[in-house]
Amino acid sequence: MTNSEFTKPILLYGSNISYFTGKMENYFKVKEIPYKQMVLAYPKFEKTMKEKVGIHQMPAVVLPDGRWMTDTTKMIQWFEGNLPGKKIIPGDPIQAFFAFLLEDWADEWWWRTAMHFRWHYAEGAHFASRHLSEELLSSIRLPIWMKKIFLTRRQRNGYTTGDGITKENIKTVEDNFLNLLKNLNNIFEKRSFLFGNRPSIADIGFSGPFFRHFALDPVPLEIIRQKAPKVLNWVSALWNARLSKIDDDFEVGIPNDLEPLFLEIGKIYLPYLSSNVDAVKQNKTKFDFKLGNTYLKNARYSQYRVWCLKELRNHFQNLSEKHKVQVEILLKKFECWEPLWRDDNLPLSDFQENELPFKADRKMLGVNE
Ligand SMILES: N[C@@H](CCC(=O)N[C@@H](CS)C(=O)NCC(=O)O)C(=O)O
Repeated sequence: MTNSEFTKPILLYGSNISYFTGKMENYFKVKEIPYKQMVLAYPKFEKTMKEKVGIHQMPAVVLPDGRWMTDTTKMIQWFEGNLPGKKIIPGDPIQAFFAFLLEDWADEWWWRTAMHFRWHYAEGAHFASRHLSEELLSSIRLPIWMKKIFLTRRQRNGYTTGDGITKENIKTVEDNFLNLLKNLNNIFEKRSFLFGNRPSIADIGFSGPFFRHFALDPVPLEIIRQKAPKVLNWVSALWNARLSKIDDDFEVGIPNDLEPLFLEIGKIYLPYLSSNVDAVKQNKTKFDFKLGNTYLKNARYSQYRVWCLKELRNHFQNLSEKHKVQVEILLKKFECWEPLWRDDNLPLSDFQENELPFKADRKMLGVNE
């Protein structure tokens, strides 16, 4: 397939304040893939998604030949594999491995924090629930105030208080965000993107939490303005970047200032994925996770995130022997090695997600499945 086959734009169905729709848009912009963002109101969107790809989630991409796709991670890998031109997946297999690790962390860990800042604070909840009522629920004949209450409850029960956040741990969730900002600001003081002056899949991953959430919702936006203004530069630099016009290459190796991010992944994220594996094995739909200052009470289990862990392992297994040795050394240095392999026999369902990006088996979190 060539870029010229996309003379007819790709359709991107999703809300324009959605985390993963924003991630996909950043990818299309950076790669200059023509697309048209569209909204299909509920309940039609949910019904159509289930028919076309098996589950309902945002965004959906419809190719010019009529095929429907889902899951940003696998869709991006599909486009990278099928289109010519410069890639956002680094050519150096070691960098590519660590860029995929950052993408996964951005997709799966920062979701809860993004939902917290949007839905916990009345200011964010008013803005987002009004927007979504008008954008997605336009064909439902109920007053706006009722739709707003419905949406706010749904999102809190599904993704904030319903996914491990309590009065007692709000501060640690927010401190974790401040720490991320500090680390990112430090990086973007020195260069435009995570691996150099050229965007990678890791930047696209982080556009999920930042583009339509942290840099849009009133409470986190003000925090970023005050504490990490360079992060705002990065958000707009990514949105405006056009890979075909960028001659810079990635830096050589793994830049030192990414180390604090990988240490966080090793200390918190991978152990969290392992606790999720335990919960899925025991068929516990809710579980507690406590590690250092991080504490989640009744976090929602995720069959999808078991597969995410498997994908990370596959990225490692697919390396050459020489690169495996080098990646292992780095993973040990970042305290990621042991938790990456902690669990034997991942509790995946038969053929789970094998048909992505054209058919999905599980939602990220099993809300209203
Ligand atoms: N892994 C999926 C996650 C997509 C996802 O969870 N999208 C959210 C909106 S940003 C969603 O549709 N959630 C479904 C729901 O709330 O029921 C991807 O990368 O596309």
